[in-house]
Amino acid sequence: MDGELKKLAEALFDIEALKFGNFVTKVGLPTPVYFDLRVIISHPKIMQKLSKILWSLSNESSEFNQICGVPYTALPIATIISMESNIPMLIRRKEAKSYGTKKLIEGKFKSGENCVIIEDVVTSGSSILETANDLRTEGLKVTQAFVIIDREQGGRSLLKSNGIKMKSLFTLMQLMQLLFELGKVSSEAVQNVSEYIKNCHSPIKELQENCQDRLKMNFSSRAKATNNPVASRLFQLMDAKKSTLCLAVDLTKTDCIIELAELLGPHIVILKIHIDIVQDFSEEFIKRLRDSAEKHNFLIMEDRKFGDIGHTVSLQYRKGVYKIAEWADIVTAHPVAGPGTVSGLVEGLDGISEPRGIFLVTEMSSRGALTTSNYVKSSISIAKSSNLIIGLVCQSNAFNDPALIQLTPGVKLVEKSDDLGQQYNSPEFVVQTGADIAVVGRGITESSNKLLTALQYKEKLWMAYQKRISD
Ligand code: 5BU
Repeated sequence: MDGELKKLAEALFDIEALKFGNFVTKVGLPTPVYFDLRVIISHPKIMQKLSKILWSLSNESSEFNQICGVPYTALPIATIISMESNIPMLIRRKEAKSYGTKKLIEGKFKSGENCVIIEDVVTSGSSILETANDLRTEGLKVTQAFVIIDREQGGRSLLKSNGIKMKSLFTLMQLMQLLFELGKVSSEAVQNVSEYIKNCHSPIKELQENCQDRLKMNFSSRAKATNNPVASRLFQLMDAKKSTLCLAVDLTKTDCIIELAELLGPHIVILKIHIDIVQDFSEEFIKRLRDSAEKHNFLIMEDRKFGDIGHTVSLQYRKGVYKIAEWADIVTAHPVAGPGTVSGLVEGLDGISEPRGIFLVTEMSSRGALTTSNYVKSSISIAKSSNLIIGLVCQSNAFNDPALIQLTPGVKLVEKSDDLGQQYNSPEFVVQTGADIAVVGRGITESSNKLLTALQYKEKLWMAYQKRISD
């Protein structure tokens, strides 16, 4: 069996049923591996072989009275198995016919018969579960499902808790291992997939289930969904300026920061700085920056990433040399210390009358970041705890609330990474995976024509947003 599986893995790779790179799943999650097993219908010999190996997962054919393939990819496979084993087949309609019999299940069967489900790729397990529910409604027994690839993202346990034992030919990692042994993929690809599985396990999947609304809404309707004035202004700015660009100005001289603010201010919605890298800080600089923000209509974000206990955070926000609370429209904070950090920021605003907002750093862009799915999940509940929080800094579509804004750093047109762990995605990719605002730093600040480059990012991001809301 092992040798056969290896040959099968190789054949599937060669016909490009497996692809590696940056893809987006149905629910808008990034994935480094994508399966398109539909291509097997163009390779009958492979399809036949695959069906035979898949059917060898059954202990004895007499244990099943019926076979049901989940449309579409698994249908021809189920058909071949049905022919070879001489066990009749059922087809589950996606919707009941509106005329005639209104049947959900096509084919002849008796109540109490045992039906096995055939599926190509399992992620959450929900497709198999829906099929099983319809079969069970008709009185059939469903206790097993045979699948080609288990993506190891919670499907097995979901099915188990619903009384279905899933048997797979390959788990995603086993498949990667075989392909690595065959010299088809690099050890880095294996590592990427392994990290992906760790980070994308079912908790994050559960969060994704209903994440379509936010992505489909336009900014002007979302402006009405929030009651934080900074968020509402941001939505309106994005709409009016047709820009979702946040410029990260990681420069150390105040004149250079102001120069960029003046040049690019009309085309951005946020100018983001790290005040602690500025070498010639003065109150005069803050005044010039605020004047520029007013003139060109953008918000100022201090990417301070507060992360201490509330009391300390409150002092860091309000006091010290920088007095951040007095001038930054928006700040960032890590939720690692719990909700006390947010309470500290609220306290730091005592006596400040201008509106303020916080972005919670939920998921970081750097390689090996410890912000895994459970952390993301807990951060989202903290985000909902205060009106001061206007959004999340994250890399994937992890929340549905249209009032919250997804800010995504790690965006560049060409490079995929820097030498110190930063990882980049394209503007189109980040918008597809949920970014409302994209943070671009060196992609613009190191360009020889900063204005032209900024306009390119702005245009690409805006087009991707329009595509997202209209698709
Ligand atoms: P870059 O030059 O486009 O790589 O700059 C990205 C900016 O976004 C930089 O200021 C970082 O501090 C910031 N950043 C990030 O890159 N990744 C993260 O996960 C978070 C912030 Br949070």
